[in-house]
Amino acid sequence: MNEHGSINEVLHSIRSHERILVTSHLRPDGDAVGSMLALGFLLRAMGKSPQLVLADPVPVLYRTLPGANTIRGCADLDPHFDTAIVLECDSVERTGISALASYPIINIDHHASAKLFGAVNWIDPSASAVAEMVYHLAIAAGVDVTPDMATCLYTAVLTDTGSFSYEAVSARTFQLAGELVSKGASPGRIAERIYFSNPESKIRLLGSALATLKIDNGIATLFVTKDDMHSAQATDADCEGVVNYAIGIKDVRVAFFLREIDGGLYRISMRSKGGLNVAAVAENFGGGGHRNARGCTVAGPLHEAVSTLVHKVRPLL
Ligand SMILES: [Mn+2]
Repeated sequence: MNEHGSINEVLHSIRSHERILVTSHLRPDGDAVGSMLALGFLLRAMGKSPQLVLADPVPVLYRTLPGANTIRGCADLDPHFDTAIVLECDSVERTGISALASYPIINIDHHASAKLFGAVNWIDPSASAVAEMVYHLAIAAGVDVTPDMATCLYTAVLTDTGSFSYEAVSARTFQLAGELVSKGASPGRIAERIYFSNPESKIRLLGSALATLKIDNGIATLFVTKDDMHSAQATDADCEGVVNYAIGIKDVRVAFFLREIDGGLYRISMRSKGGLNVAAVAENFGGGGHRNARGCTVAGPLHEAVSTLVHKVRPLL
């Protein structure tokens, strides 16, 4: 796909519409929220009136980002818009916003699993985060990247690359980070917000997850039950990153974190290291994400969910 042709198509489409809805996926992460906010600033600088909508709430971690209070839920969606920009989703369904189905979509994604479901599709799997694409869009549009935009984009890149630790991280990623810092993003203040402002509930939940750790021939598993969630007074967001403690163990090559949800199901977060590709495993269960950071849902009970996952992964080791 011609990347530059596509960025021009996106710009052309933005210029020919006035009321633009901007959204991203369910259970939004730092890249989804940061990139939406930066794109909101960019569209306003282009004289547009964007509305920023997410089906799920903005995680607490990202609520202090510049402009975060302008993101609305589906209930407050204004149906008078001309087009919707969908960030890093593989389908309209992934947005959780059913109203989008009848509108022309501008699809911007950086995942290798991206699908061409939009009227305009700009896909760049070499981008470390969708934020990198939004940054290039700003440059191509001739819009000044303000300190607020730089803060949102830096937060997105930082979180989407596992703090610059995934294999997709390249010299380009650091060049981008450097440009964002020179445009006003503060690495110290952003790190304080992302890594040193955990709610107590998150650390208590982490404690109960770590107490369940099992390691078998390079595969680590951790889980939390609904009861664990309840006694830690934990939220969805508190589950974020738990799996990283398991993949951080020497000689562990694949880690699964299972979280009990409704309907006898378990939500799975998986991580791999050492060049192992867990993408195919997650796709088996309808998941999405990165080559080495994936998510999906598997049926319980717990021991069956674990053995289903181990069976899929064992042949890859
Ligand atoms: Mn992303």
